[in-house]
Amino acid sequence: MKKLFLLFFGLLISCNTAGDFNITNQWFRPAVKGMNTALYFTIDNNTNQTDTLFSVKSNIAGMVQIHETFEKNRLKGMRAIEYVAVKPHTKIYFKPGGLHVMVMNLKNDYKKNSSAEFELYFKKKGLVKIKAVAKE
Ligand SMILES: [Cu+2]
Repeated sequence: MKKLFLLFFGLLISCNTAGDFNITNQWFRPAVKGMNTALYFTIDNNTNQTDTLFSVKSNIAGMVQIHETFEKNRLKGMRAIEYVAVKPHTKIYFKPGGLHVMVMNLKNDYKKNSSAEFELYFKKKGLVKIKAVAKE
C-alpha cells in the first residue's frame, strides 16, 4: 500500500515538471590541471517564455566562457559569445563541434568519472547549479 502511494506521488511530481525548465545530460571532458576542457549539456525550455543563458561560472577553473564553433574558409574555429537565447518549447544542445562552455585553466586534474559543479545564469530562471561528470 505504501509503495502504491509513493508511485502515485511520483507520477504527480513528474506531471508538475511539464512546463518547466531543465538542464540535462551535462558532462565534460577529462583534463589535467592547467589545461582547458569543455562542458556540454542540453537546455530544455518547456515554458512559454524565452530564457537566455548569459554567464557560466565555476570555481574549478581560472576562466569560463560560452563558446560557439564557426567555419570560415573551410577552417573551424571557436569564439566567445555573450549569450544563448532559448525560445519557448525548444531545446538547445551544447555538444562537441557546436556550442560549448569553455572551461579554462583547470585548478585540478579531472579524470574520467570525477564530477564538478557549475553555475549557469539565466535572465529569467536566475541561477541554476548543475553537477557534471567527466567522460570521454
Ligand atoms: Cu571553446
